[in-house]
Amino acid sequence: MTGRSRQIVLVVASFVAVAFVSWLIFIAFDGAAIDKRMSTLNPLSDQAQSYHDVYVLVWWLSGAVFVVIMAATLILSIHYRERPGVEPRRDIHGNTRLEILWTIIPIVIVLIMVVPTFAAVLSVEGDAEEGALEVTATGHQWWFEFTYHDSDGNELFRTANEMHVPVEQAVNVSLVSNDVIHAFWVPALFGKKDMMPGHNNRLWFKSKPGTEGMHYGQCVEYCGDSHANMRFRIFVESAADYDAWVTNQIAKAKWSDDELVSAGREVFVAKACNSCHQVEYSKSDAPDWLVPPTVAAIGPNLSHLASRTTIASALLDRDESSLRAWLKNPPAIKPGSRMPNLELTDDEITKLIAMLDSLE
Ligand code: HEC
Ligand SMILES: [Cu+2]
Repeated sequence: MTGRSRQIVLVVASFVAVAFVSWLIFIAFDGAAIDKRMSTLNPLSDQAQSYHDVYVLVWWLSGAVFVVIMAATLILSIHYRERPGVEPRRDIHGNTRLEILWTIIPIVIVLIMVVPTFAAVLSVEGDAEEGALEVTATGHQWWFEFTYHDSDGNELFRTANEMHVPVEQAVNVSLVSNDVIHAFWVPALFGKKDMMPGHNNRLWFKSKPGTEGMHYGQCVEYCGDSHANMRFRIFVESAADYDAWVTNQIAKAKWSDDELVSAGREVFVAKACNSCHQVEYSKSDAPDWLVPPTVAAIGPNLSHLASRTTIASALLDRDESSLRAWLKNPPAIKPGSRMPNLELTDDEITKLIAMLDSLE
């Protein structure tokens, strides 16, 4: 092989290697997300899609710039390398045409990125579609509260850590905080936006057809000890499933005369669980001692706890063993938990779990 053809082979090989590695990185980003439900590369709403389109455009543009610059660097450094017996080339000073060219090219590249970026931001930040579902998401250290409203803005019900929305329906989410700054992020559907104390942020999204399923959410603004444990879930459902869920959430808490459940209700009051948690029994079912006149919403509303799949901001599955571990010592499971260790006996916990499990 002559020196010249060896150079060409080297340049082509480097070029292919760079392109191959870039391609691998792209595939890795897209494919290696352990769970696609936590990936922004799997956009399931129109809003997430428009951000994703900008991302992909910028990725390919910067990829092209990277490859061109790397290739030019390689080719030029090989071509103009120092060789015995060859006089170094004379330096060139000033070339107006070249300078105009390398000013115009970056301007064009920036414009290609700026126009779709602004278009995406304007469409996503604009007003929600008519008839959007109204939900308020409140950040608490360290859990999410969801308050659903009717079309006149009246409160319908409150739930925690699990949000349900009908598929292909615009959802308008008001973001507020009860204490410090939190942030709302559902990689597949929307994100990210801060939840500020004393300030109402807003976002809206509309899931694409066929996106029924469970998607992960996460607090993404450091908010103290259990920030990393502050998660939530969104269930995108068919209209019928969603309506059934709403009907159940609006209903009063289910009253059961089961002996263990009744014993659980007594422990619930004796241990002052109801000073932090609301269980909205209907007045005619519940004796006055069970329903204090005013309840501070310090902890999640438990009226329909048994309709949720998780507890403690989606940290644990809602099953017997997690409920037991949680009631035994909440801060041991979730550092800093605002629910203290109430020194409950195993017997009290058994009664409480029976009561909590009855709250469908
Ligand atoms: C001082 C207020 C306070 C008291 C008293 C209290 N809790 Fe809690 N509880 C909380 C808070 C706050 C959370 C949310 C913790 C988190 O996820 O970070 C919570 C979470 C829970 C959860 C998980 C709910 C969910 O949807 O994630 C259950 C179940 C629960 N408490 C039951 C009880 C029971 C039963 C008692 C009485 C023995 C009790 N709590 C007493 C504040 C309290
Ligand atoms: Cu946080």
